[in-house]
Amino acid sequence: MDEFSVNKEERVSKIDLSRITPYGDTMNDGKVQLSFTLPVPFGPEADEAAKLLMRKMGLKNPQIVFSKEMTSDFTFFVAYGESSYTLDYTSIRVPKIALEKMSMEEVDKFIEERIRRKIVVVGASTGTDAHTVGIDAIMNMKGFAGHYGLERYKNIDAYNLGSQVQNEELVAKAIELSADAILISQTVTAKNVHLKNMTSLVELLEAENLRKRIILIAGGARITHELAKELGYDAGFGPGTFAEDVASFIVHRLESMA
Ligand code: B12
Repeated sequence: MDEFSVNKEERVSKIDLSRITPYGDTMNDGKVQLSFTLPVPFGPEADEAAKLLMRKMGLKNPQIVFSKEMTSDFTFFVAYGESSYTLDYTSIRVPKIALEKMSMEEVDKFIEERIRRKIVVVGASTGTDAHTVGIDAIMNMKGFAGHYGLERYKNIDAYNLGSQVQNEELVAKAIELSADAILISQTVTAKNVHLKNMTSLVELLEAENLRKRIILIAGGARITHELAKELGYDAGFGPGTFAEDVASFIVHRLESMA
């Protein structure tokens, strides 16, 4: 029996989860692959600088397997190294959304029987963010990957305001429509523009005395529930989210607020 024919449970049970480190091709070899660019001219000195930097990052046996001049002052590297760290996986706790997931039909029935009125949801990709595909996936009639969006729900009035919508405009629309929930889509940015923008929405809702009366949800490729909660949102949804996840969260939360 070779290594790969051992059944999964047996292999998993041999792994010490209190001391994990990256796996390359042998357990605990610590192998990692990196790619990065340094602002130095291409050449042997550049490779040496990249290796030194990797050692400073705690990576043993650094090897530069590819380097290329990007422009006269920049060099790109692909490198291998070995992590000198381990961590205790059993100590990791990640906040997750407690979700009783329902189908579109179940959500509509829940609203009919337990909320007893249509609910209103307003959404947008806010601030300078031009990425619409995420919010469209959740809200548009046709939905995403075979999952219909909120516009298709019989008992949800869904308003998708599009992208680059200013927080003030979104809040004004939520007030005008007496929205039950606000959904925003945000691309996490290197300069943390998203943090400022997300925080300012919470502040605006607080100033209007609306924050406690409205369900506030953020989503995006790098948005986590933990980040959203930290910023004062009710929930954060990341990759793999469908309209029914969000709708299930909203209707349960609405019922508990009544
Ligand atoms: C398409 C695209 C664009 C298009 C957008 C067109 C459009 N109409 O949306 C255009 C060309 C305009 C664009 C521009 C830019 N982009 Co762009 N773009 C992408 C790309 C390729 C795909 C994004 C996408 O549509 N994904 C598909 C959707 C379905 O996935 P999703 O957004 O994750 O959505 C799901 C979940 O996250 C969640 N979700 C999302 N939103 C919400 C909201 C709620 C309420 C809920 C509940 C759930 C939810 O549900 C969705 C379905 O499961 C990504 C790279 C990538 N492969 O992800 C880069 C990417 C997002 N872009 C990036 C960048 C840097 C830019 C620019 C700054 C580039 C530039 N220098 O100009 C500009 C920014 C413009 C601006 N002002 O915002 C970066 C962001 C970097 C980062 N820090 O994460 C990425 C990751 C590419 C990269 N690797 O560098 N982009």
